[in-house]
Amino acid sequence: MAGEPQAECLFCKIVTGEVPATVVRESDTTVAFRDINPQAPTHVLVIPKAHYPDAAAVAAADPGLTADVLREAGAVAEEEKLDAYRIVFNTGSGAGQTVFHAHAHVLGGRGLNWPPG
Ligand code: D5M
Repeated sequence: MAGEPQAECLFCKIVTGEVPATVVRESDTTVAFRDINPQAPTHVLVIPKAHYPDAAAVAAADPGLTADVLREAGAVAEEEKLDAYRIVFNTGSGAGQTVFHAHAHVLGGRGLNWPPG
């Protein structure tokens, strides 16, 4: 069923604590933790605790949860004192998505080029 935990999902295991992560924030509906392979001085992932494969699926099923993820991304940026930052949702393997549990990348602490690669 939509939103239910998936046994083989890495990020569902981070939600339960089965896989360790450096958690920087947690809310009733979200977890934010440091990316294991950081691409910027600040690189934090914000995920919904519920399992959805990508950001659009979260938005379709639960718009309020989408807002929770974005609010938490903003809170991470504030805590990390980022005056400029980027929120990225890679969607589909062709766009670089490797973990199919929705996640927002919060990147900052260096200059960020546009367009992205
Ligand atoms: O982003 C998936 C991201 O997840 C990628 O930047 C690495 C990160 N990752 C993978 N495993 C872990 C663990 N165990 N802890 C923290 N971060 C992790 P995507 O947009 O799907 O490529």
